[in-house]
Amino acid sequence: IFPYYHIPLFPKITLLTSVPNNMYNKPMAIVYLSLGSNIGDRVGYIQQATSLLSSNPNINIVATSSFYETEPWLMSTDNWFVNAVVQISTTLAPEELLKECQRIECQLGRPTNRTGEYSDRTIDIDIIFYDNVIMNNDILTIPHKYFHKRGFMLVPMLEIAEDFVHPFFGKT
Ligand code: PH2
Ligand code: MG
Ligand code: MG
Repeated sequence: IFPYYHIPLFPKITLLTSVPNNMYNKPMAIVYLSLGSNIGDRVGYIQQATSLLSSNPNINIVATSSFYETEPWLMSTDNWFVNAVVQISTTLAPEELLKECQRIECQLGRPTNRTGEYSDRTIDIDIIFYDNVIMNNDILTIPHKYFHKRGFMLVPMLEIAEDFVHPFFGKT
């Protein structure tokens, strides 16, 4: 099943004409993204990533956390990170959103590294939550695999989503 699909099967004609802006377009999902940078102008990269996201007509920025300077987590590098979490609303499906994030990473000069090892990066954009979707395939795991273990994701997200309940662990 695709739980992010919420289109009524038999919408009433009368309703259709009275609903502004055609609600029978694609549904909007609420998504939390983690942004991280540990080389160059770290704050600048996170700001640029946010503004590139918002320049996509299918993405709206709802809230942005503070920026946090964080120690590299399970990564052997001397370069500390700047991390933030943004809440967006989007009509993009999870896979489309992932592609857009990767496009922006590429545009901001992140080399495509498929060794599996963490490496220094101008920008990393990860999907933490996509509505209450739980999925796990070759390209995408939602909720983010390590969200609950990573202070650099938990703390900024707490700032903008106090009451959020983890769809998997059921904790706020
Ligand atoms: N990202 C990683 C691995 N380690 N540590 C911090 N502090 N911030 C990150 O964004 C980060 C990390 C892999 O994506
Ligand atoms: Mg990451
Ligand atoms: Mg990533």
